[in-house]
Amino acid sequence: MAAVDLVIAQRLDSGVPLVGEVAKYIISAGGKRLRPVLLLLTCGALGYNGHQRHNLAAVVEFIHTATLLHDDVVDESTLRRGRPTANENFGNPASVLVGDFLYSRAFQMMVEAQSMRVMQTLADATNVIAEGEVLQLMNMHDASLDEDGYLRVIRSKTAKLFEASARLGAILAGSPSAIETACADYGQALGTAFQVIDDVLDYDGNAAEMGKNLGDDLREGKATLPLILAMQRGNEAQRQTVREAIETGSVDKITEIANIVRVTGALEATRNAAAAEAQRAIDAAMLLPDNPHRSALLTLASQLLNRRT
Ligand code: GRG
Repeated sequence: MAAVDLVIAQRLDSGVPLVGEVAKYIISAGGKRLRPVLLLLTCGALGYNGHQRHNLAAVVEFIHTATLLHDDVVDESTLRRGRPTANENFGNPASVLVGDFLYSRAFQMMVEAQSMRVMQTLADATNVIAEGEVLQLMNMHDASLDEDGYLRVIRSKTAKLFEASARLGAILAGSPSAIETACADYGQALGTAFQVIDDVLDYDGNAAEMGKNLGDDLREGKATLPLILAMQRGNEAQRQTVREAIETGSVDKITEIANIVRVTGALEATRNAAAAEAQRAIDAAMLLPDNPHRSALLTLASQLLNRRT
């Protein structure tokens, strides 16, 4: 991970001062670097030790960071990683454009791997992520969104980059297609569980710990799994309260809604859905060779459910 951080620092170079300023502002803010971890662990589990693993780990972090810069503009978010978002600090235009810089720098770097499979994986993943965000936009304020519709969005906007990161490890290692598929399945399931917990934390988290504002999902009229399950399980009055909040994007009743999500058992059911995805990740990882890197992948899947940030 130190080697990855070095590549990240080196490849942020630009002759345009604002690029470095905004990019460093977000990159040095202490993200978890989960996607690079995933890529390095799959490489390790499959026996690849070449230097491209550090380059591609930096690539997935750059793509992730580009999506955060764009997402915070789209969502009008003001707080990320415990401090003002880049859009809050530097304005929307600088955030969008530096996101574009990081995204295109990632493409310059991935070419260096000289592998069409690597290029294909990352080109497909970024396209699906963007599509997922558009789908989410279309679903805003739609209280009739069901579990399948929700899953479709989160598999695209979040799980796809996890899936690509794990798949890249197998591609770099030259693994057989069954192993590559197991890695991709692991990444997809882990990424899905990760986003489901992210959505739980919006109703059950601690803003100081999370480093972002709670209730943001409701403000945007996002029908996430806790709300979908609360509407299924609640009585007519509870259902009406949640439905109205999604349709209007009002956070006036956020405390009442957080309570409905809890008392209907929707929060627990959502955590159970995340646990099922984490188990799917574990089952997929069991197809990899038994070694300390695989153990770390298994631990990551089981610990993810306890995430608070
Ligand atoms: C630039 C390819 C491209 C697309 C733009 C806006 C957009 C399209 C995509 C946004 C996708 C997105 C932000 C999904 C949410 C994923 C998520 C839960 C991010 C938070 O990840 P963490 O917790 O962040 O790993 P840290 O801060 O730890 O790095």
